Amino acid sequence: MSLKFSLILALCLAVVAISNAERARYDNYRVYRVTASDAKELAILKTMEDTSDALIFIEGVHSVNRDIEVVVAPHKIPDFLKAMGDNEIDYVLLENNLQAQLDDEDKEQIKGRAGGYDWTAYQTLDDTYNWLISLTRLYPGVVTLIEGGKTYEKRSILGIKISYNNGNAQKPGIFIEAGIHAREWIAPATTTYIINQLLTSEDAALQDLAKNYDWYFFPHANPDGYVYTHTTNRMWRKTRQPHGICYGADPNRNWDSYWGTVGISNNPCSETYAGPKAFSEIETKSLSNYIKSLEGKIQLYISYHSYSQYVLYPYGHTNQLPDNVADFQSVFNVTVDAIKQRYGTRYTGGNVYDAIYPASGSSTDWAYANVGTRMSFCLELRPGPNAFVTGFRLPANQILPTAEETLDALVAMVNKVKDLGYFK
Ligand code: 0X9
Ligand code: ZN
Repeated sequence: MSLKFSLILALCLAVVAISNAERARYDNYRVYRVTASDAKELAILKTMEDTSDALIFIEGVHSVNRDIEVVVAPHKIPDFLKAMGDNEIDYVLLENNLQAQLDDEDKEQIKGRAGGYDWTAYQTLDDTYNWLISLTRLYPGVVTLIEGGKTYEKRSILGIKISYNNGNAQKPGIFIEAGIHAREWIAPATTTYIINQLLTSEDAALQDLAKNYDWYFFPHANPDGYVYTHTTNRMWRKTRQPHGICYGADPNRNWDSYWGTVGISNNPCSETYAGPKAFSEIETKSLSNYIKSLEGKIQLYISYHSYSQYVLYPYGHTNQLPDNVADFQSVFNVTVDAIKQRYGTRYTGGNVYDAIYPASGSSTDWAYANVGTRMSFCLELRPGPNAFVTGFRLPANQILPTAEETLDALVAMVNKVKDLGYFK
């Protein structure tokens, strides 16, 4: 072996070693489900969430008598169990070794560079961006590329507009945003499937849908986070801007809509950290500026997340209902029915505050209150509730069925919003 070749080989091996070493591992981390039966127990869990990095409350600590999932680092297990016992907080062990779950590579596949773009596996950010760019070449005059903003790590927040020139200059606008939470991979995958169907389907109803609206799609509202879930930590949720000793703010708590009031944390290490101020994250700041530039043009806004199978509408900051709640409820009803048709998938939901938990500063609440968008929804896609931490790792063979039923739901939503007279 030549010296040059051995050096290159050694370098390659070193790079592999570094990238493996840098990937977060959860060997012997346990996953528990706990329930606070009163305000005192809830306060104890909240304090634990805010003070210990060795306890990861997967979706935050929200309300009494609800399942709360927590990942416990191995060295913390005895203290954690003692604290549960001392305070009589009920708990169940869900998983003994989280890493073993994460290692189960067969379930969740990532597309290699060689393969074409499809929905049999999850795609990287670069592959999706290249695919979006390719659409502008395949559909000139129909698909335009939009840079909705920048990220902390200087990536673009790329989106596309689909607008068929059918002589109708002013068409109603529909805005779809996904991937604001990095680890919720099914949301961007579903969004790109919807884009593809609107452009290629032979189905007359879908073609009408494509042609009669101006569509704005942002499959990755949090690109830095998404890349981080591929390179370093599959369970990452937030942005990547440093805040003190920790990284990232929850981009779905960072919008300027009752920012920082309820359902948030002020601790930069928490999964629901709202950031130091509204729009502290360049991602939400710049994407909201872009949305603001469309003020009056967007009648329907949808944010795709996972998981738990919910259809949600405003508000998150209060249990007061929006003035057009009756319309929200009728769109909700047709959406849930449409999702059930194809594969029997059951969704529930309602207004965020009552249906799941208080949460202020979300994109859907902001769009509802700030840019004249009277119909604004958040969908939590598959799997259903109680899937615990691996719920974010929906097996790749469920991308297509999830995307199909979500498109069925979208058709029903748009038609209902139209019947209700919101598209002017
Ligand atoms: O907590 C969240 O931000 C969402 N749930 S998730 O598990 N995907 O993190 C729910 C947000 C719903 N709230 C609004 N859209 N207002
Ligand atoms: Zn989410």
